[in-house]
Amino acid sequence: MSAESNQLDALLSESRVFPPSEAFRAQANFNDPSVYERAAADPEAYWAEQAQHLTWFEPFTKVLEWDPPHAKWFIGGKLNAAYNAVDRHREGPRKNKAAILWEGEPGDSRVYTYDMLGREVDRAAHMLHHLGVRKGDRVTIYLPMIPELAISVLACAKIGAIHSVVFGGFSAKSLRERILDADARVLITADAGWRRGGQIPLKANADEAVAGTAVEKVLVVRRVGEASGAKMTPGRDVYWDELAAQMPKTPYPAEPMDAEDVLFLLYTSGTTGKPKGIVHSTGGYLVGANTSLRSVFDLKDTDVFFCTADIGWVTGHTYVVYGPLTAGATVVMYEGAPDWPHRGRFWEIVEKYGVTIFYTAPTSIRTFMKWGPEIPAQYDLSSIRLMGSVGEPMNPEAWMWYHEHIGGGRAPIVDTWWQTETGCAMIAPLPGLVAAKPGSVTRPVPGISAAVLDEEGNPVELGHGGYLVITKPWPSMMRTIWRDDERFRRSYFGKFPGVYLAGDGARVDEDGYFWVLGRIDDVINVSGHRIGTMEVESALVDHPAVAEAAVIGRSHEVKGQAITAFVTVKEGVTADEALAKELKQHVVDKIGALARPEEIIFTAELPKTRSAKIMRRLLRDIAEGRVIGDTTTLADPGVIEELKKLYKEND
Ligand code: 6R9
Repeated sequence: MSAESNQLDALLSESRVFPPSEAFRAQANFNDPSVYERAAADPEAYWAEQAQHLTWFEPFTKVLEWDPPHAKWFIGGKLNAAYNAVDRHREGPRKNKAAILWEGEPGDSRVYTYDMLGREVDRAAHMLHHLGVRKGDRVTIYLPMIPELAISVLACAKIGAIHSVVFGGFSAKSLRERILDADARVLITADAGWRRGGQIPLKANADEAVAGTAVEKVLVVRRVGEASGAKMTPGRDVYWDELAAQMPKTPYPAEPMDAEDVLFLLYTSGTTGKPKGIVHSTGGYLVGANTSLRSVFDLKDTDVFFCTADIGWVTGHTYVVYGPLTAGATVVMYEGAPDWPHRGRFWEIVEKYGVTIFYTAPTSIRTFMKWGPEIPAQYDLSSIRLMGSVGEPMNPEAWMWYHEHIGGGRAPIVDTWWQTETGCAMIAPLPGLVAAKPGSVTRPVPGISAAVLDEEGNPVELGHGGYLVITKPWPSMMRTIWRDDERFRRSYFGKFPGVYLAGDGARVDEDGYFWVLGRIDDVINVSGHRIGTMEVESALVDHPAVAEAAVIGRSHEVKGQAITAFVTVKEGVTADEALAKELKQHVVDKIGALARPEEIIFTAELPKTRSAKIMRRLLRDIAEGRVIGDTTTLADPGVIEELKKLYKEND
């Protein structure tokens, strides 16, 4: 607990307050403070009002049915997500407005107006239909950040198929696991992807992943071309451009979906080795995403919105695709790394497209800090009027740097707390109404009831840490875990009946501001990406040399947390540098590069309680070089001294 409390003390002594400027307040979409009280007094009425910003084919007749842990929102309503994100804008003055400004890593770029995007989505919907995809079928999408990724997502939505996007950084094995769980029949991928000038072998991974699954067809986007060396399996694989050329140029009719029909699955890490397929609904999710853009991000028709997240994560789903597009925004989408071919790439993009709203993660901000303020200073960032942060707790230093060097000391910052499970930002300032405090996510957005509870389920005293929970249902909440409702019930509603347990620790200060402390479960947050300790542990013990493994997240200056693996090897195995390297690569092969352990520490034994539970907190203390506290529950206290020594040697 000591590191967390130290960090918290530092945060709570943070007394700087940044109220919105009068100019910002005056122009903000949400600038009447009574919205908070109104929404709290009658959340259903508030959400029903927000739902009017979408186009419904048939209106809903009831706002909410709440049978904990199951919520149904906008009952009886029919709508289509792709129609709301694209087609309805084609019918009005936004028809020729830029929907997506896409920047490729090698320097190529493309612009899609809403009308152009609509035609591409229609063609892709025809292709999916041609490949046998029907309403309710699952389509797995494994693509780089190219326009076809957004187009594929929207084409699934148009048909009423359920998309499951798998981040391109995941390995063939992770992809396979997700394809199997979703029982997908079609996979959309690319020949390869560009990353820092090199290639990510997406097609080769896909070939390995689909063998023996229900996938019958693989639709392949040509991104790299010949040089990718991608091999096509006749009868199963078809190139996107070749099939597209054969499709009718007619609109594909938008499937009227029930508000509660599933829009997508998105896999995320939990406390067991098996990732959870988070299920989101069509109506509630879209209302949440759309509202969030207008409220937290103060979106106007003149804005150019740049969210740096990959669509493979929930942030990309909500803030690259569904939120900004349903709100009719111009979205910037970037394919590559922030430092390719140079460290000013993001700022070059901001300048080129006149980005007005910029949304990124603390880990990126800390990286930019390391690279130095002279890099962004070379670009004209004066178009930026609002900035956001998401993914991990933002330290006040990073906040101040962001404020000064990117926001010109002028643009408000919205630090947004939310999760794959919550669908959109839950605790975040409305920038025209709420003063920011660096390091705090401020207060729940209107219509959301959050609290911090103790072990017994009572609200903690001010300033004390506890479990971050959401006490009332909200439209964009996850509906269940794909094919595992029991796990949904247990993981999120098992501790406090009827109350959603986020899995984060938090405190509330005297102004009612929330300060998020980080995960309280066995989930590590590396550069804003969630990784389960169990997933990494199972990958390690899968290696023939490993007897046992315990994985923890230790604090890391740039990544927030880094993965440290403590490993015991089997009899007769030499635990050396070469093996450590091999094990790291083994984890990359099994899960993906994002799960690569920062360090592997070989030890003769792991510290365990007498009931044989690995003492992770103790391992974290060791990895972070803290003094060891009470170890009397340890089966063999001698193990610690041994471990501490080893860790130092390894450092
Ligand atoms: C959107 C997203 C969710 C976890 C969450 C928490 C951490 C996200 C945060 C934050 C502090 C913020 N988290 N935003 N912690 N301040 N503003 O990141 O979803 O990938 O599911 O991760 O990320 O620990 O529980 P996801």
